[in-house]
Amino acid sequence: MKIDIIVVYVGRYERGHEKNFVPPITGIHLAAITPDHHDVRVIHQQVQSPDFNTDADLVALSFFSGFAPEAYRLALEFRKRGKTVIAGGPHVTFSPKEASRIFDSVVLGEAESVWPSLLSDAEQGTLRPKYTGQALPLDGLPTPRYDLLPQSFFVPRVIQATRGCPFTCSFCTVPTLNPGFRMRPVDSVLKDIDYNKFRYWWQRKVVWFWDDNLTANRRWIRELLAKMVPKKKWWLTQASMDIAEDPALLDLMQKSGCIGIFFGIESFGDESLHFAGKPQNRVNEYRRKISELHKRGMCVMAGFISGLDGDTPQSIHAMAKQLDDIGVDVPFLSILTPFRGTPDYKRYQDEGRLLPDRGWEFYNGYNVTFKPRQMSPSELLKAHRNLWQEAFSLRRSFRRIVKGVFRLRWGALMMSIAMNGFYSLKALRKNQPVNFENRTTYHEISSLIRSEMHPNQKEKRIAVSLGSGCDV
Ligand code: B12
Ligand code: SF4
Repeated sequence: MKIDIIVVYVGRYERGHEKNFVPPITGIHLAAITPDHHDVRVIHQQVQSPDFNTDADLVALSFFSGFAPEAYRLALEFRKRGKTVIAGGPHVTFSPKEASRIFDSVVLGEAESVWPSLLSDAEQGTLRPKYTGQALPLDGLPTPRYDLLPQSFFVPRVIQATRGCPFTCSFCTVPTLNPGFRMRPVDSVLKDIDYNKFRYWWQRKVVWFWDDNLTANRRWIRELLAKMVPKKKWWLTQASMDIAEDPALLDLMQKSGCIGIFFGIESFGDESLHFAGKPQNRVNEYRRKISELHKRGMCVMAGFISGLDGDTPQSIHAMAKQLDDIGVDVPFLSILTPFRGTPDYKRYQDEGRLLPDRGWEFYNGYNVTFKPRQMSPSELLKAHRNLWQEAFSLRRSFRRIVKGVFRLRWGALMMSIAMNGFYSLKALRKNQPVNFENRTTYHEISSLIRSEMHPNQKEKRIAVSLGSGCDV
């Protein structure tokens, strides 16, 4: 069978984005677990256009919630042309009823346990409308099909070494999407690290772990890092701040070539951290913990969320300075988004705070989809855009880079320059995130599935909150 796997994408900036930096791993992973007798192609919409007149027998779409309207648009086009179209991923997993209206078949959860049988059913014309994957141990997962990536990706070696996370933040789907904390055997991860057929030296040098919390199991991570030392790679990942209390681990991270760690810091407000379900983050410890990484030359990237229940426009504005004061090298700034499958979605639905006029395209981390507690939706949007503009002003980005010259190792400094450079160039050109309120592209599709979006929301309470100061 000929299979097109399409990893759906919609740009989040008004005037384009550097889409060639790092690829998603999902498509090339699905291709790797596809039985050999199938002929598989992977299309990354961020750099390639899907071909509606493809000769594929099966089209498989993967997407996040914010890309759902685009995925539905593509699916309807393919189905018009008689193609069998299936889908999976985080949005489909938590919206099976809605997705089933659009696709021939949907896969909920992890694909490994059902993918071969789904493909064989499709071959035999007995495709079922729904497959539910089990979260299996990660032994035996193959190396992603890096050979199917377009050459243009700057850092093509993306690896998933573990699944899951021991924490339970209220805005995150990971604990339900990838239950437990599972690790691949170290030697299997090393095979991905040893893949060497990339064209340029930096593509062979850099390893980007797309994990949620790579360091959660200390025994396992020590074994992996010890074996990475002789490979002389530069690597990056996401981890929780507790690593800063483990100097032996930090030393090993440095020795094995760690150039960057992403922390979900999220907020400087105790009340907001409480609402985010992040008691493990302590505001008065941020600076000290970050400095532990700086002592070892690692770049600290950190995520911050605007719109948590303790936030006000003033507290959001203050973050631009606060994140510089604690020493963050590269900030990632998003707006709280209550995704289905999270405790936040349930709470906001129960409290009647999900905005009924926001299609899934708004669920991209840069738009407002709910009624914040201490401001109106438009005040939150404005506060976030102002924060974004201020945090990536030339002055602040330049200062972060200069500080990096004194505290970061070479690869880490390159990362800081590249990322601060990207974002500050955008800020300079006023290339802000897309505000979907001004776009009608997906309105038709959104209205098609509107009744499925928040079916149990307490409509009456929305009416009350809209009547009391909310301006939508
Ligand atoms: C790596 C990652 C990123 C990377 C790469 C993004 C990318 N395009 O892949 C970066 C850092 C860029 C990123 C950004 C964002 N991300 Co992200 N990211 C992840 C992360 C940590 C891992 C995803 C991954 O690669 N897993 C490994 C692959 C192999 O697994 P997988 O994708 O889950 O696929 C498996 C199954 O889902 C299923 N499957 C998936 N697709 C399909 C398709 C078919 C046909 C089938 C059969 C099966 C199937 O089978 C696969 C194998 O089991 C997940 C968390 C998680 N654990 O899933 C969050 C996650 C996907 N991200 C999320 C979010 C919200 C974002 C942002 C919006 C954050 C923000 N505020 O800015 C942005 C959006 C980016 C954009 N361009 O718009 C959410 C999505 C929630 C949702 N319902 O949409 C997640 C789930 C985390 C969370 N907070 O809950 N992200
Ligand atoms: S620490 Fe990160 S991955 Fe883990 S639950 Fe919280 S947000 Fe999700």
